[in-house]
Amino acid sequence: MTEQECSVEDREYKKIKLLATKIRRDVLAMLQHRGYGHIGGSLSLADAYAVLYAKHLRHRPDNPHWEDRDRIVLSKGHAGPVMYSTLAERGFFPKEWLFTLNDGGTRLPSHTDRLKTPGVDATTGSLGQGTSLAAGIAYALKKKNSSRNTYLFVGDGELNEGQCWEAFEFIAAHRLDRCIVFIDDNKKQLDGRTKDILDPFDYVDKMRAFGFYTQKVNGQDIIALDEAITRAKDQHDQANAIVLDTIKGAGVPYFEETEMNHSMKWNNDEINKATDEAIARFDQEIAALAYALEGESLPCACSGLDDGKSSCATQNLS
Ligand SMILES: Cc1ncc(C[n+]2csc(CCOP(=O)(O)OP(=O)(O)O)c2C)c(N)n1
Ligand SMILES: [Mg+2]
Repeated sequence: MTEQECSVEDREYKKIKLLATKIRRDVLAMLQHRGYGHIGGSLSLADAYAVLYAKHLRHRPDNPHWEDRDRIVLSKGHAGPVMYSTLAERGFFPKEWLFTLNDGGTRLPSHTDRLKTPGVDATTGSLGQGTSLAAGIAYALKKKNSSRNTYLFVGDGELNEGQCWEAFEFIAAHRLDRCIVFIDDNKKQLDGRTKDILDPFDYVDKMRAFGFYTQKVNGQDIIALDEAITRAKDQHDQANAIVLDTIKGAGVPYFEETEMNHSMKWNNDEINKATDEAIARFDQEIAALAYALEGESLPCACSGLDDGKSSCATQNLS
């Protein structure tokens, strides 16, 4: 495709796709290196993370505590690998750190920790607690008349924790419109299918009943994700919820098809072969996307994805 044939929108989506592919590749590489870890719920969020960091989230890798940043809370803190891969790709820290996951003394613990990792705003892992943290952060920002957004990611299994619903009541009642709650509805939790463990009924109905402006999107569709986040950012009457219809293990057939894919061990030929093949495929896709984007003229957005060092404040002022 020539420069003329590729619209600005196409290029933007290619850049997001490139980031999502790099995130998936890095998640696989770091978990295979570690030998075990939370694969399913990390892969289900790769696309949402790519859309946020490539386009919507205001952040500065060179200044992680920048007061004017948007906040992000990964309440399902066991999905640390998706956060770490994204942060490394954006240039918050060297990619070599990814291969220290869960080592003694690492900056990248299994579950996210704000005191250890640049770019992590909340310490999470005890399911449910991140929802209250996000509620407090969003409330404090509103009190300060800040126009910054707080993005919260919560798992479908995590919603078994009553604390989530208490926090949602607070977020909705205070009309924290700049709080955007993502429910990662990947239909599974640690030990089975969410529906079989405690049927949640319909998340959209529930969140609407709680008072949220609620959308539901295919959480693996970057265009749908982008449009939903844009709509959420543009409406200021209510708090926002986006239900992500996702697949646990998304993007790698072997992990999608493995029923118990919450946390896996790389201890046999089958899983290592599937991982090697997926990494090789992702590397090809990354090369093809990078080639299609060659000659990129939007400096900040592009360099942030390609060299991992950019301070992308200028690109994230929306
Ligand atoms: C309070 C608490 N109870 C139990 C756990 C153990 N645990 C870790 S992940 C998990 C399942 C989470 O399922 P879900 O929220 O659906 O996550 P995802 O499918 O996105 O990985 C459980 C029970 C925990 N971390 N915290
Ligand atoms: Mg789940």
